[in-house]
Amino acid sequence: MELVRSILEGNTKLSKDEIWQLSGMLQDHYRSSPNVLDIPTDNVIFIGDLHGELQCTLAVQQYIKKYNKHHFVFLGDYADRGPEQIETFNLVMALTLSNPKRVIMLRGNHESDSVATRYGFYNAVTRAYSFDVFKHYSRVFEVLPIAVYKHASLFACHGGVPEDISSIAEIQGLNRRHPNFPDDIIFQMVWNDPKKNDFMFRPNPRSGRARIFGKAAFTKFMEDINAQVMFRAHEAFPQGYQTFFDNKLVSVFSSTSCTRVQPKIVRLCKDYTIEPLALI
Ligand SMILES: [Mn+2]
Repeated sequence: MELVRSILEGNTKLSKDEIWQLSGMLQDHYRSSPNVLDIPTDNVIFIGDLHGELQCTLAVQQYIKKYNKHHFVFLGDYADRGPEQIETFNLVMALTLSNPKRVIMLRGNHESDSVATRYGFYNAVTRAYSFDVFKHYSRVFEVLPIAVYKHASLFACHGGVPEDISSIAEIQGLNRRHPNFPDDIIFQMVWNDPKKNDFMFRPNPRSGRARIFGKAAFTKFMEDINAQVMFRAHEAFPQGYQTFFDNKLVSVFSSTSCTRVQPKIVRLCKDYTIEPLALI
């Protein structure tokens, strides 16, 4: 844990061996986890896409210290695009390992070999280190859980509602252990987007395998799994968050996306209301 502590104290220059060690600890932490993790409390703060913005991740670190009775759920998309992808990914792993009971690191659509190869992480890692080191991160992609759930309360994942699923047990039966997303349902859970219309599913211009889910699909899914409120990330809204479907779905984005977004994290409060917290 000396390595984890040094990262929390600002060490951003890790050796190959240290990345191997850190990613190995993270893999051990999650390798036997189910796809959907139970969360024991409603006192939760959700973090959206970080995309390699270390400044925002350091601000999250301060909130984890301040709200020391809260759980924190990172909703995925740690690297790709931003200026400090390796440092951001390492810091989120260190935050998870140093608070294993109350910090959870979920998998986003960018935690995939093929996406990371297209959007920058692969290039950043192989330029600074080597292909071997990229494979260390790739093995982390494979083990990250897909969602969190609290019975009769909340559900959260990176993208949102998938087609043809009506129970948590069905999601638990899927296999996430692959560097990409060969499973169509898991793919949809990290890629789908909501739209404020009353339909079930429509094609999604992001991908032939992704869908847009409407209010009908959202309402049915929430009734089927018995949840009141859903949190997701994946889309950049200028205020850093956006609510849908009578405030029962909250979308959060936690990086600036080149100044287009005022990054936020979102705290779940009493009666399923939310409090957005600013990162810069
Ligand atoms: Mn995304």
